[in-house]
Order: sequence, then structure tokens, then C-alpha cells
Amino acid sequence: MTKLANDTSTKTDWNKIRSQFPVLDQKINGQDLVYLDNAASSQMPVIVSDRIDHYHKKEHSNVHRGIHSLSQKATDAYESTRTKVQEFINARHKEEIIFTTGTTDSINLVAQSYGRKNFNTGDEIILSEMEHHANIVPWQLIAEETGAVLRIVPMNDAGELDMDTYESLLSEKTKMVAIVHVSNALGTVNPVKEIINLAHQNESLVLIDGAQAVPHSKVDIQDLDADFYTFSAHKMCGPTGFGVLYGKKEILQDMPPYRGGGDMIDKVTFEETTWNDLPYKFEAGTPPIAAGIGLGSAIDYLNEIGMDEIASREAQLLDYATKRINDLEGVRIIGTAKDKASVISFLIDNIHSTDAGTILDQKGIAVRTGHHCAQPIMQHYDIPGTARASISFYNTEEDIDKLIDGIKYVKDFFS
Ligand code: C6P
Repeated sequence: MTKLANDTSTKTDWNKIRSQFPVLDQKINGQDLVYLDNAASSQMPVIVSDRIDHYHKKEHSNVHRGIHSLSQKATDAYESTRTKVQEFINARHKEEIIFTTGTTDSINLVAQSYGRKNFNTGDEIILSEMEHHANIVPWQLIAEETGAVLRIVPMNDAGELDMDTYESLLSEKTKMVAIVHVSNALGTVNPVKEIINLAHQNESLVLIDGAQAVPHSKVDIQDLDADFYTFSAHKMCGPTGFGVLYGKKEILQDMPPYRGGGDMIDKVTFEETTWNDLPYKFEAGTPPIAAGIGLGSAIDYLNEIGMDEIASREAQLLDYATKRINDLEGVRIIGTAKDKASVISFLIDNIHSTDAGTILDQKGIAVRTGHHCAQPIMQHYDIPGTARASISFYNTEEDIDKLIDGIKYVKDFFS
């Protein structure tokens, strides 16, 4: 088998890294697990699960409330994640990091809080044809309520945004541009810096859905200059139920709370309630504390490997997998943008993606099948769905080889 170019030139011991993910070392349906569903949820290294376990065994208490030592300990651990996130994405202020339950929750927060206050009849929200449902439906809901309308940037058949049309859609009516950084179904890396720049020249705000970007390469929020940026812990070696909304301080300060309850208030009387400062104004109730601490540990872990190392490792694996799939007869890759992250959606001639995924699973190979919560993308290609292999840095070229053997087996099975 072809060896990965430059594989030995990096400083990282990728075999050692892989051994830090115990879940990968098991048999599924009697076969070694080949986990290629990292875009849905990535796996957790033992150092992160141990950190969460330690919290449950030694630190569990509520945060921001107790004067007692255990609560202080839990609060310190939980709040240290905010600083780690701030540094990880290079945000200017700690208060700009709002904790949510994930990307979906973060986008709903912006739509419901910023949108309800600022959108009026005829205002426009620009989305793209390659958005995940999480970056479509929250805008539809608020548009229905406020009379705003959605405008859609189309893409070409390679899965690249039509930037000329984007520019022509920007107008004085544009109140928000909400675009995905990396498409979960196509792997396209969008030119978000240019998108943001053009929107700002038009005095429109921009939300970037970074769910598939933050886990795979360095994101510098000050350099991008996004007004809002969202991501989820469970796609970056952290736990489920936790995520981040980054927002520019001056914009967040002007936004009303999204949910009411404990922690988000300053003073409550039956006549009037005043709000807590940022970021707590947007964090009502007891948060998922263990998950928050887990995200901090996941960030430490990613930093230790280095985001540049991760990006170049995944680029090599993508390159290898793309070449091998392209060599297969009767298999077509959906999403061939020039700038791609390590996601490969594919179709096997005359075989439904669900059938392909089911047979691959029998071989221990985990891929996602269907529309990937991005139905407009499937409508563009006039297909019901794809099979999707999404690769992480802890995958190996052997995993890719097993996928290729699996696809050949699927083809034989249905021939
Ligand atoms: N995509 C996938 O298999 P949550 O569920 O809130 O953590 O993330 C939602 C989301 C938003 N935007 C993008 C680009 C995403 O990829 C996702 C999650 C998973 O592709 C599950 S549908």
C-alpha cells in the first residue's frame, strides 16, 4: 500500500496518540472497529474521560453559588475552561465566551435574542445552500416571527459557494449573514474571512457555524473578525451536551437574555428583574459542569498535539483516502471543492447509501449515511443521501484501506 507522504516527517507519534482512545480498541460485529464518523461525534481520549471522572469523584458541587470550598473548586475548574476557550480561539475578552449546550443551541440563542430584537419585516438573512439544518431552522423560526426573509447563496457542483452571487445578495436589507465554516456533508472549507469582510463592508453582522472547523485547524477569531462563532465540544474530543457561542462583547451587551432563571440575574423582584453581566446573562440555570470541565481538558489535549500538526495529519489522510476512492470504479465523491477538510461523502453506483452503510457496519466500519442534516445539499445533487467517511487525526491509513476493502465488498455483495 502507498505510504502517506511526509508521514514520518512529523514530530508526533500517531500510533501513541491512537492508543490514547480506548474506544477504538474493540471489535464491532466481530471485526476491528474502524471509526470514520468523526464529523458526527469524535472520540474522547482517556485523559479527558479521566478528568471528568475526577470531577465526579472529587469535585462535584454546583458552580457560582456556594461559599463552601467544594463549590469554589468546581467553579474554578469550570471557569478555567472559559479561559482555555478564549485562548484557543484567540478571543479578545473572556466575557465573549458564552457556554451553551452545543452549536445548535448557540445559533438558536443568536436568532432568538439578537434576531427578535433587531429583525423587522423585509430584513434579510443570508444563508448558503450548504448549511446544516442547525443554521437554517433557527433563522426560519425567527424570520416567521419578525417578517424577515431568507436569501440563499448557491453553490456549484464541486460544492463551492458562488461568491459573485453572495456579493450581489448583500444590500442595506441584510441584517445577518450566517454561513458554515466547513461543510459537514461536503467537507468544503468556505472563504469565511472574505465572507465576513464583504458583509462588514455592507455593515451586516456575520455568524459563522464552526462546528466542523474548530476541531480540525487553528481558528483565530480576531483575525477572522466574525461577530458570532459557534462550535460543539463533542466534535473536538470533548463530551456531548456542551458548546460555545463566541460573540463580540459590544454586540452581546446589547442583546436581551435568551432564557430566564438562576445565575443569569442581578436582582429579582416581582416588579422587575435586572440581568447579570456577560457571560452569565446568557447562562441560565445549573450548567453541565462536568462537560464544561471536559471541554477544558479536551482543549489542553488538542493544544498538546498542536492544531497545525492535527491539520496537516488530517490533510494527508484526506489526500490518501481521496486518491484511493477515486481509483474505485463506480464510486463518486460528492464534494470536490479545492479547499476541503477531511470529510468524504460518496455514492456507490446503484446502491443506496443506507444499504452501503449497513454492510460496512457488518465489517466494523462506522460511516454515516443519509442527508447528514443538510437536506438542501442533497436537493442540489438530486440524491437522497450519501455515505460519509469523516476522518480524524487518530485514524490511520490502515483504516482507509479497510474502508476501501469494505466498499469493494459492498459492491460485490450487491452485484
Ligand atoms: N453535525 C454530523 O454528523 P450539534 O448537534 O449542536 O452539536 O451540532 C450541529 C451542527 C451544526 N453545524 C454543523 C456544520 C454540524 O456538522 C453540526 C453537527 C453532525 O454532521 C450531526 S448532525
